[in-house]
Amino acid sequence: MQASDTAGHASPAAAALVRQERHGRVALITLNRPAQFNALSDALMDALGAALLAADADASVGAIVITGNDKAFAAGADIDAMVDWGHAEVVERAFITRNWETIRQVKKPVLAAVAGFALGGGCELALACDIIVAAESARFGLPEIKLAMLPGAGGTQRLPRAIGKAKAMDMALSARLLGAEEADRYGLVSRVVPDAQLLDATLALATQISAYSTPALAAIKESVNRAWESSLSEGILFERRALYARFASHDAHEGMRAFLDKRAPQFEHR
Ligand code: CO8
Repeated sequence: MQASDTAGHASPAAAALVRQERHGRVALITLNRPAQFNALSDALMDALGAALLAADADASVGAIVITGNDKAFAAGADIDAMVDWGHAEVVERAFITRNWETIRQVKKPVLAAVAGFALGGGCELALACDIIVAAESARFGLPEIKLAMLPGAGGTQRLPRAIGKAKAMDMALSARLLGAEEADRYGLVSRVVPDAQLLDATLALATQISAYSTPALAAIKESVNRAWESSLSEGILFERRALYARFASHDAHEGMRAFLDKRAPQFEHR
């Protein structure tokens, strides 16, 4: 199935840049510019954003997986497109702001399944996901400095929050690449698996997650993200409100009742 089937406003040309499949309650989105190492053109990011919003709005989807191919998750912004842009042009087209901010609107868990290169914007795209599963071949880096650019799709902000200032500065200022094991050690990724198991392992994890209560997952995602963006006391307050709201839900009562009855819960995602 191509993105045009469900992606709403994606144009047919843009839709080919992402492929979409369903695996039960999991929406799988595959970045599809293999000849350019999945360089993230505006058209690709528009298609990705449309696919993400469509999956987020689909009540039969519980979790979303974004992946690339075995050589590259994505090799960053499309250098070919950017080379001739001037300041006025990037402002006018709201470069990055227009389509990358879409990712932040997604309430459902988004997992990145990363093999090969995740460079520049590709690393930043993975960082914008909620869970990163890395194949042993994965290579993460912010090589923008080699272009006299900067990691401008959240890299200078999310990477230090993820792995700390020392490692983030090292990566962004020297263009050093991290292998999967090192990325795991620093807390950049959630899990490392053999390449041959990447998609199956990520889909299995996403399937497990997608069976849980969708609004409870959204509350956890929102609360953890709040921890990045606020003081501890503000975050605790936010978390407490989110917890209290669970008592207004069907699923929390069903989950607790099922535990006491020693049976599997029947979540209705409400
Ligand atoms: N943009 C455009 N084309 C690319 C990109 C890219 N980022 N990466 C690879 N390609 C193209 C190459 O131009 C080449 O095309 P062609 O076959 O027509 O010559 C093809 O993909 C294959 O690439 P290579 O021949 O270079 O293959 P190698 O195996 O030798 O190397 C690498 C693979 C290591 C991935 C190498 O291509 C590379 O270093 N790519 C660029 C990585 C990079 O600098 N990324 C950062 C880009 S800047 C950025 O991301 C800014 C972030 C902030 C904005 C984010 C918005 C999206």
